[in-house]
Amino acid sequence: MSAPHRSGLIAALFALPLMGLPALAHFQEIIPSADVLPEGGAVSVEMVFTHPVEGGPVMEMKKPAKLGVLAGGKATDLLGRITEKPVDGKSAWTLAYELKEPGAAIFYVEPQPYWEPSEGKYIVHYAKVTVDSYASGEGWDALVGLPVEIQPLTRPTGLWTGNVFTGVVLKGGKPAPFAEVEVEFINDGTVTPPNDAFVTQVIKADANGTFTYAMPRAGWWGFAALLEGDAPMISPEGKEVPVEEGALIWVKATDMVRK
Ligand SMILES: [Cu+2]
Repeated sequence: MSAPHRSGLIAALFALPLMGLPALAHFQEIIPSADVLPEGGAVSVEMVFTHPVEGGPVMEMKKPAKLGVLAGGKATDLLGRITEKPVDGKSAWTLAYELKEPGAAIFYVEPQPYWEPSEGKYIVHYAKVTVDSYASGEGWDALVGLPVEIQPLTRPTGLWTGNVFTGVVLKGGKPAPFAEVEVEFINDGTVTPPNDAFVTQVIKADANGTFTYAMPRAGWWGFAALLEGDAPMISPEGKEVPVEEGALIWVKATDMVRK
């Protein structure tokens, strides 16, 4: 067997076990105890790196690189205030915070890069979620200024089930045309997707970086715009590997309930 054939065979052998695995979509969750606090006050924010529709497996989340809240035009560092709270034996984090003023509080997290050997890349999911204090409806369109970020065109709080959510994928503050956006919801186990195609919904932004999705069910929905980082990183084996930069936003859909 000639060398090129042999290397092709070796590549195929290495690819086989990967092809057998379902393509699980990773999502950095940042989920508050409520999307709207009608009277302000206490909110807890849970951070887990997982596969939301499948309910796991949970992945190790090291102490984040950055964590903060943007409210009233001011960003506050919250990294020193989080507590480790493992989920399924994997490291995850929780934050308790008090919202004293009316207006949107946008919580954001920059996790440490996660090495995914099955995909041969690092993953960094910049994730954010908005809590509307005193149901003010104000301030929700402020940008955190993350390297990749979804700019909501729909107010991300107080949404009904069935509403569409529209956002713009930004990279370096500029729209990212035709960016791929993966969509999942946090499944409490009551929904069984008929097959793998239903687990992650996939949409693409248009030429202006804008995407839209109608949420068919109550609960927390995550939108993950996936972009390739400009600079490679070095894998644990010392190889240059790509970095998946995700821009995530979480929004809650609430059912209309008859009085
Ligand atoms: Cu994973």
